Amino acid sequence: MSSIDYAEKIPNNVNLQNDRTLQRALEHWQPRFLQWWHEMGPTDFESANVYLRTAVSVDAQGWAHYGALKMPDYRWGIFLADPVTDRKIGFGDQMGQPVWQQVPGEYRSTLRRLIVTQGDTEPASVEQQRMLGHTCPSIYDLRNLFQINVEEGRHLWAMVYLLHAYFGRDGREEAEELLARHSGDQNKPRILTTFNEPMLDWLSLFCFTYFTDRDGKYQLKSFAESAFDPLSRTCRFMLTEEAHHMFVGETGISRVVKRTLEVTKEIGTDDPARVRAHGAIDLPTLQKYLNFWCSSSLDLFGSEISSNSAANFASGMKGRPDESTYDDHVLRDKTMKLATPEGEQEVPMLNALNEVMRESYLKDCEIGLKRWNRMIERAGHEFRLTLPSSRFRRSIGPWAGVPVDTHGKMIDRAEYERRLEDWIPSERDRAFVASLMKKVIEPGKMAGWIAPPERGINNLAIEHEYVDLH
Ligand code: BYC
Ligand code: FE
Ligand code: FE
Repeated sequence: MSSIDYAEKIPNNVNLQNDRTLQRALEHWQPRFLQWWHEMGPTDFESANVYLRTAVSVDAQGWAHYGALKMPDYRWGIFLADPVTDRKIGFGDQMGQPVWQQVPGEYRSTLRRLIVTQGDTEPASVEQQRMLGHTCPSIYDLRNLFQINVEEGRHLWAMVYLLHAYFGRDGREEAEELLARHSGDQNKPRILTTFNEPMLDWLSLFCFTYFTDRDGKYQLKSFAESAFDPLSRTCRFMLTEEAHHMFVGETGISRVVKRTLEVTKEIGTDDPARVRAHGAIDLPTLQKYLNFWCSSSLDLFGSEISSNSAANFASGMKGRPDESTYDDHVLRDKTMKLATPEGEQEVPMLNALNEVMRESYLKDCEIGLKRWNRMIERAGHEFRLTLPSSRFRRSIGPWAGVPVDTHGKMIDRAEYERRLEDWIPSERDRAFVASLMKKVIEPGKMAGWIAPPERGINNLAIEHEYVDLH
């Protein structure tokens, strides 16, 4: 097991002290990162003591330390999962050959681009979420938001380490750019569209952590298979932290559903206007938020038919999540049938891998919906939450810009535009949700639109003062 040296300026388990050049480059980047955090991280909470977990080793049994600290003092560090002895490439045309400890010249620019794209999402999400602290529904939730924020900051460190250690000057330049682009910026936006969407309320945060962090899970799992071993090891450890982000999304939405069902029972009707009047989020509105963030996140897998995906797989750069569960790891003579607006197309499987990933992602997304629908069913209601069709409201791939309803049926463009308000949050819906967003900071108290969690963090009580605002 590799341990992490906390005496170092940058906690790490990659022997940074033995590579002075790399260490100096990262120490040069560190104050820029901290300045970025100060300017673009959570607003106004720098002096609060937050009960946070910090990664202290990559040991499955006890990798995290919990304690109260100020966010700017968080020990962002570089942790790679332990190497697998004699690891071999598990897929693609070079299957069975030893994995790469350095970047092969011919894959350098593609690999750099993939790492930059991954890295770009991490600070982007912190920027998107920076205002949410002011409207937290409880300090339990406030703490979870900040936990996610510091860990996304660490995920940026993870990618910057790879850029600095393996991509020379280009890598260092890219690391600077990662702090220069900003979510929603007119001139220098973040790379992927979802990460430029404004996030002004906690219902969006829960949907984002449910759907978008889950894209993170799938992308990281596909990189965990990579022939570029440092990338694989970095992503394997990031996945450990990622689980909590999705937990926040899934339990957040569960608690919204629970509270709505309580209010519905109290007032004896599920009429959305009445539910809203009693300060809860009616289920049709929740459905619209699910439609919005799910459809946006589906674009993050790239086009259904993609020569990039074929090249990335064949070369060994990017596998499928859980690659070992498939039979064929080369895919040179397989095809897949894909539905496009022009009809069914049969494409080489290698070119359809974004879609393969998207399908396994959607299966994973279904799990939460089953749980929420069980709650709704038990409360005696007919209403069911669903995932939108993967053709709905797409901006990438053959369905991009095609007017399709949430069931995937092509419709008239005028009808689509008219009905879009029924499918994704309208201005009025957003204004209503915004009206509920009032800061609640008394320990153990919850805003009226959300039920308390089932338990606290790390065996502490729900009433624990997770954020001390003094
Ligand atoms: N928006 O062949 P195509 C996370 C571009 S989330 C804008 O269709 P490809 C996190 C694409 O770049 C995980 N542009 O797709 C979550 C390409 O441009 P070029 C993030 C897009 O390349 C929450 C062109 O369209 N990680 O960690 O097979 C909080 C054609 O590309 C989009 C990654 O994404 C889009 N949605 O796959 C915090 C992994 N989609 O090259 C963190 C790294 C595509 O023609 N990225 N384009 O100029 C990748 O693996 C791939 O770049 C993608 C796209 C999966 C994104
Ligand atoms: Fe992340
Ligand atoms: Fe995350």
